[in-house]
Amino acid sequence: MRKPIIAGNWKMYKSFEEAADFVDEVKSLIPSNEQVDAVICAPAIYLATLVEIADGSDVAIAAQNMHYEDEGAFTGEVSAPQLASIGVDYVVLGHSERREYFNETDEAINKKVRAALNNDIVPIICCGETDAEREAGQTEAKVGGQIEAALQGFTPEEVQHMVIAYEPIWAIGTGKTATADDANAVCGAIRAVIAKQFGDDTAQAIRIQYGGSVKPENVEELLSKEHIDGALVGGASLQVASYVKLVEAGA
Ligand code: G2H
Repeated sequence: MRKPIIAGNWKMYKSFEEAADFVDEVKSLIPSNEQVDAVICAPAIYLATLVEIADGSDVAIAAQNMHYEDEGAFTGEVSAPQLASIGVDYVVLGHSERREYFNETDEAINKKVRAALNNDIVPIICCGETDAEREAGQTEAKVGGQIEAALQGFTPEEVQHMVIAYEPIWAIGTGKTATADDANAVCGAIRAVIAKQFGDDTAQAIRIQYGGSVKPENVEELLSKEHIDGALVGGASLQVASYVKLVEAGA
């Protein structure tokens, strides 16, 4: 049995005060992390404070990105050891917005996954196809290729503890959601790619989220599917009531 994982990806939203109040409020409202992992992916400058507010609660705090080097002359960047030093538990890697607007490559994402593991941070590795790729019937090839590249060089034991997020780009922030069956089929295909490379035990252990216009109204159906173990949620994670409903659906 894979424990569901619901992650709110705030992207570049919320003031410091809004972020702090949100975490303070949700920590008493969400179900126990024995049933579901509740994660908040916050802007980098708020992470240290949010980790402190969440301390001792069932909310885990995640970064939305990081650099793959431990340190160096990389102005404006944040490293895995720096995130680990303030107690960050997860990091989102390879989100389509980072691939598109910041030219993140599969190779860089692979290095970031290594840096995350070296620092005991769980990577949430994103993959997904564009509308054109989907129309051309290339979804599984695209997504499978991204996952193979991200996981290159890792052992089955390492891969088991990672999280994958399948986010069809055409469904992100558009209000369009993949049908639960379509999303499940792609998550199943990702699991098959992992089984082929790392074996069945690893493929059965790794958690795969769906992301792309997930909201309280559609989350239950998505989570009811065999290969969907959670959700990575943008817009609908920004309000406390909605975030709590999403986490409750995972419990
Ligand atoms: C996809 C998702 C969160 P939204 O980016 O990662 O955003 O739920 O707003 O489509």
